[in-house]
Amino acid sequence: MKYLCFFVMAAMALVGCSSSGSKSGCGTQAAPKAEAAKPTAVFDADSALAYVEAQCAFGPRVPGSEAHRRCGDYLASKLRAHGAAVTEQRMTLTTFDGTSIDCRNIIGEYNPGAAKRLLLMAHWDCRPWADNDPVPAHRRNPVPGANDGASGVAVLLEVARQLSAREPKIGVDILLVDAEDWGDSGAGNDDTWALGTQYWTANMHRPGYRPMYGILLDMVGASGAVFAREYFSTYYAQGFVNEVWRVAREAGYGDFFIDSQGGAVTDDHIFVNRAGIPCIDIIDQRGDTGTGFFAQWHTTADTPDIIDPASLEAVGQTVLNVIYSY
Ligand code: AHN
Ligand code: ZN
Repeated sequence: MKYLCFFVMAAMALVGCSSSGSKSGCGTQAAPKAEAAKPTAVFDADSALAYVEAQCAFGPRVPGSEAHRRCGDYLASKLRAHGAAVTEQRMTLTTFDGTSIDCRNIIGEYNPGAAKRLLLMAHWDCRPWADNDPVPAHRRNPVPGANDGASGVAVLLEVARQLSAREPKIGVDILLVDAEDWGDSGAGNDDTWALGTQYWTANMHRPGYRPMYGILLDMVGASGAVFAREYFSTYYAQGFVNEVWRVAREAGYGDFFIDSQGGAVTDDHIFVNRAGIPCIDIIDQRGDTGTGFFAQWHTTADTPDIIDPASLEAVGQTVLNVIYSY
């Protein structure tokens, strides 16, 4: 297409057509511009990796901690710096173990006037206990959350940076949810997880908010990440799952976005789907670790050294291509 446009313009130059002030004759002035090859936003994986490291440098972002408060301020300021209209939704939540925690969901809106919208989500909190750590003494310590938390947020901060450089046709809302990970691992009860998302679905930042789809990113940065089609995502939004996996494959990320059915994961997207917004979960599921997730999941070893920028890129570039496909 690029070459065709060049040819047309060169031909116009040859026949002596001047675009200035000519309303007829030499074609319509707007045509070459409208047909220009779409530039694609290029996801910068090193920038995303730096956003993982910046979050982890605060320490574990456990709700109620100083690290959590400071990182929340950082995330809101980053979204503002990248041109989003930012809302901070503050709430006090009660966890399954009776702890009262001060939390906030952080929302960054792009193109607020657009009716067609996409919702992009990740949780930014850290689990208070590394209860899957192989060393018993570590299990009372919090999870550093480089992959479980920071990776999805980091991808969305880099997406935000790209959105600020080129306004999308559709509206995009980045929702960073709190208190996903203070759940009861022994209960088999979904409702103890994703407390920030549950608060948001009951109190949306805009009444009647209805994006076309949601995309949740969770544990998207580990080396060797593989994204199978998560069960609830397929159940609620099969067509969109297929679309996202096709976009990923066409961009060359078929080794990450594998063409297989994954398990059912309790995660933020469940509550978004229950609220009537079809929402998929891009989540790294493993069959060979014993937990279903990456090897350092809910351990004190979930630190930035396990993050591979190639995994962040596969997810971030796919999300950008989906956004700019509309
Ligand atoms: C359960 O462990 C039940 N679900 C995983 C949800 C999760 C935890 N995502 C991140 N941390
Ligand atoms: Zn977790």
